Amino acid sequence: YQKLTDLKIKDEIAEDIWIPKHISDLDSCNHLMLKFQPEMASDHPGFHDKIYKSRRMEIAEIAFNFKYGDKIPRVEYFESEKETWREAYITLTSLYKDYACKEQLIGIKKLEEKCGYGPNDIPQLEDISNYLKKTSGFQLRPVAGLLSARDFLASLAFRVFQCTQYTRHHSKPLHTPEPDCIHELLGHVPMLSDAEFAEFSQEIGLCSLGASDSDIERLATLYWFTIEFGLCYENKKIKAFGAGLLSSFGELKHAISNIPEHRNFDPQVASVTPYKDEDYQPVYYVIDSVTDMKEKVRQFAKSIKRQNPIRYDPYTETIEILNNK
Ligand code: TIH
Ligand code: FE2
Repeated sequence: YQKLTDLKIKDEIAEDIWIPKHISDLDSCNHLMLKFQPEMASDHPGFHDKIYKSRRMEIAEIAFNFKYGDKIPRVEYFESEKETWREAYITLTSLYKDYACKEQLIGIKKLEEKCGYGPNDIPQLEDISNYLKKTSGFQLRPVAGLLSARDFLASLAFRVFQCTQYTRHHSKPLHTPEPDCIHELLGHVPMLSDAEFAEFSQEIGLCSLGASDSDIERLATLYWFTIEFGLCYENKKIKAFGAGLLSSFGELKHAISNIPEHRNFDPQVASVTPYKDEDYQPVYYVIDSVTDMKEKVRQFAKSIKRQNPIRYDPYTETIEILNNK
């Protein structure tokens, strides 16, 4: 696997970039970004909490050992972890009625009916993965923390969502700067169960394969302002569809209030807008609908150059490289 720093970039078309060709190649797409880990960040609420850190390591082992085709091992969550989940679940789902987009409301309802979602226990990744596979063709893989943008986006090309399995620190149930299972399961999973949103997510992933480092950065920023922090209009009201909002009680209210700036979604602009990854966003982009966002991003995707056109074959779960010289 080639490191990002080894890549040759010529005329903005990156050459000789290793890309995963089969879904099992995602076993190599596991480069972690360490900046938010409790070991690294002294302002992390778990920085001084030895029990929390060792629990994180224990759950991380599952992700480190995971290989394509494995069942995702179940975690027996501690009472304290379930308590964090319960608080987040009750607070967030009660806000969704007024603040979440319709896809989220439908998604959560079905997960409650068919996948054991509820305040009392943290659902298991293996069960959710099986459910999503039937619903929208997405599946989950366990991951130990925040991944590099290139690896994370590459997984989306195969309709694989890399999912953390640990919970946020119990002292801060309503916002965390790093992904955790509350963020994944309440923020991402309901939206990923929507067919069109799933298609949009995969398209961003496909666009990233073989892209130059600067294009990966643009795509990661676009991902940030849509899948993580996107807002949409629904009957002239602003609602949230971004997972970072749907999993954070504090930021959800902030995003919908008139404190931040709301801009109409334009991928050319959004993809180069600086963003904050440790605090609430000062700017959000608002889409008209998932269909409209998907069309706009398809146009934008034409500006991402790659050496050869590619196509995903869902039967073999393989990326085909077209006109390969
Ligand atoms: N801030 C989100 C939350 O508190 O649930 C988590 C993340 C969003 C984006 C990256 S991490
Ligand atoms: Fe996320």
